[in-house]
Amino acid sequence: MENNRLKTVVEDLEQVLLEFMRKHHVTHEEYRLATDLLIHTVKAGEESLLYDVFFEAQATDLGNVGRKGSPEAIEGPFYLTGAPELNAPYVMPQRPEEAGDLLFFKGRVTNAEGQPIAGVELDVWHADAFGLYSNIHPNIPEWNLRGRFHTDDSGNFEVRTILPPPYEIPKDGPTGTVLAALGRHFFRPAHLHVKVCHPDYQALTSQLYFSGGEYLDSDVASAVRGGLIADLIKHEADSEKSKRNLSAPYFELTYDFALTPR
Ligand code: MBD
Ligand code: FE
Repeated sequence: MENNRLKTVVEDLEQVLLEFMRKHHVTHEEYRLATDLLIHTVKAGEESLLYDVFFEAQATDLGNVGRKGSPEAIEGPFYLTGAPELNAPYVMPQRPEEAGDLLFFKGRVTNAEGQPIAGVELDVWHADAFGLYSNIHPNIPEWNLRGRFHTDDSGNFEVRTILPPPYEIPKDGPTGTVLAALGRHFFRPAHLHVKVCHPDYQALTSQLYFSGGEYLDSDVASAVRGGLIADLIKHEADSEKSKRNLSAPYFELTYDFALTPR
């Protein structure tokens, strides 16, 4: 960040907070509670979670103003670099009997003019059927449901995984304490996270929600946008419409990405 900008925004933030304290006659006890919240949040490892729930969607909205191509979405607190590179046909790393309904996530990556882009990397991460993320929550194999794969020569991609449920923010930590005090629920609608990268294009951080999903209208992180809701279609096992000949029902989520040149 440019030095002038840093001074400008930090001093403005200072003024806004001082004005806020005067407006509400903040007591010294309340001031201490605020510093304690920060300490507890860091101790619980929830500093990104707390900020992301309240503020990240605003930052992505501002970044999307005037943007060409697909909208950006919040990254959330659980992205990690270095997920395993998958080999085609792509299957997300998972346990032998990974719980959850079968999901095929597929689509196409193009430029703003709709021309397909080959060799685009998709870096996907999402919660398991219990709403937990590997490498974050305990007792899950490393890199479970985290993986990287590429679009083919026609810009298409498809990966097999499981359908995650709505995500519930931990209730027992500082973020949960704040949400409970505000009388809010703790849920985010079910979602897939994905970073879409190619050397000739601006990297895109997206997050896709499932059409018809619960909590789309009341995301605790206020991050759902129309352009991020993808079509979820259920196929019955061995039905006429099912071309995959699977013995269990399965879901397909389709979303096309448009990238912006660098
Ligand atoms: C998540 O999975 C998430 O995406 C956000 C924004 C906050 C908490 C958990
Ligand atoms: Fe998430």
